Amino acid sequence: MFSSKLEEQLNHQVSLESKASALYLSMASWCEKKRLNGAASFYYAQSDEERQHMLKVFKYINEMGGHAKVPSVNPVEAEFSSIKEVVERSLESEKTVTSSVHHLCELAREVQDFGTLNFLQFYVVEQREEEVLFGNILDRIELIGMEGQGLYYIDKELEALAKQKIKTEGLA
Ligand code: OFO
Repeated sequence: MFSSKLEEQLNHQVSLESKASALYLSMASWCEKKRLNGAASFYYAQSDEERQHMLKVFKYINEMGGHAKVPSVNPVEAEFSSIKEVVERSLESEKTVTSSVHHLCELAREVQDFGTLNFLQFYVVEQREEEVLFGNILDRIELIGMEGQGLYYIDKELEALAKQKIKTEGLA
């Protein structure tokens, strides 16, 4: 029997993944407007990946006999002061998603739904990787700096990360 509490929290997870996808899309647009094309590619890929995460939970809810609900679209920030702020906000968003995933795991354990607990392991691993990824990008920004050619090199680093992500995640 699929717990209704778990179904509700999984639907909440759908809304968080969807919000992350929208936020990264908005960041891609901001980067593109600033002519940071490498960073824009990275955030477009990141947005696609979050949509895939959203769909995976969405389909799982229905597969389990629950009802997956399409989250309402709330506006996301469109303006940022710098690429550093964009990355800081990304890390913040990932941390919010991570706490929700951990809360879901606790709930699945509480109701003894070990299948869902197993399903959630993908998200546990994914969130750890994404927090490390954004933490590393922030370290690179600190190291390279944003003055002079710094921004150019940061953009190149993000372009390389985008190519890697598109390849490993099978994104278009
Ligand atoms: Fe969905 O992986 Fe981040 O948020």
